[in-house]
Amino acid sequence: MANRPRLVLLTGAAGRIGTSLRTSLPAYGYRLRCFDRLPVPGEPQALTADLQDAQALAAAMEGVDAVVHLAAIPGEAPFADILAANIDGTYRLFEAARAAGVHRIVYASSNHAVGFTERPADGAAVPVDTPQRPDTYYGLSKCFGENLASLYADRHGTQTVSLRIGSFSDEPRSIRALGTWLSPGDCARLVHAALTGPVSGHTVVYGISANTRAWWDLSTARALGYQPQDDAEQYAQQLIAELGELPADDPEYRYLGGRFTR
Ligand code: 15L
Repeated sequence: MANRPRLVLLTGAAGRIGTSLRTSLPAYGYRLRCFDRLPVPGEPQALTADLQDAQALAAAMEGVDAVVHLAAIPGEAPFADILAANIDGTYRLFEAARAAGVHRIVYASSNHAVGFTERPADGAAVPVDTPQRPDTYYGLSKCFGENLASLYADRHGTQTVSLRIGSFSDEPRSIRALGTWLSPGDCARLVHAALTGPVSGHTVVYGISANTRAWWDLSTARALGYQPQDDAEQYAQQLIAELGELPADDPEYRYLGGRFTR
C-alpha cells in the first residue's frame, strides 16, 4: 500500500500495550522508534525521555511517518499527575508531530472517555458518537486527547485516529471483559488499520476484539480495515463458572467504565 507508514514513533514503548506492539508491529512492515520515560527492555536504541523534554521529542520526530501515542498514566491518579503526563504531555506530543510534518497520529484513548455512559438495557453495542462521559480524571484526559486529535485534524490537517481501547490482556479476566476484551493480536491488527486505513480528519474507533458480547460498535474500526480475529466467548463458560454473572445493579455491569465508576 502506497500510503503505508514505515517509520513509526511508538511512545509508551515500555508499557503493557507498547511491549506487545514492539513484538507484533514489525511483522506488518514497520520500523519502530521507541520512546519512553523508562528504559525499554531489549531496545538499546530507544529514546529515554519525558514528554516534557521538547528537544528529545523534536529529535524523536525526525523522519517519522506516523506516531502511535500510548505514553500516559494508564488509570486514575491525582489530577496534577494526570494533567502533566496525559494532558500536557499529549499536547506536547501533538505539537512536536505537527512541527515535524508528521501526517498521522494514532492516539490511545480509552473506553473511560465514555465510562459513565449507562449500558443500553437491550445490550446493544454503543456507537462512537455517544457523548463523552468520563468516569475519572484519567477518562477526562482521554476526552482531552480525543478533542486535541480533532483540533489538529481540523486546524492542521493531521490525520488522527483515537482508539477507545477496551480491556487489553492476553485473556479476558473478568465478566466485563467478555464484552470489552482486546487481544494482543487484535490490538496489532487495530493499530495497523489505524496507521493505514482511509482517514479524513479525526476518526474515533473502539478497540475490542470480535467479542460475541461486545459492548461497543466496531463499524468505524472496520471501515479502517480492522478485521478482529479473537472472541472472548471461548473463555465465557470458565469465567462465569469461576466468578458468576454480574448483578444488574453492579457498576461493572451498569456503566461502560466498570469499576472506574465506583
Ligand atoms: C483502561 O483504559 C486502563 O488503562 C486499563 O487498565 C483497564 O482498566 C481498561 O481501561 C478497562 O476498562 O478494562
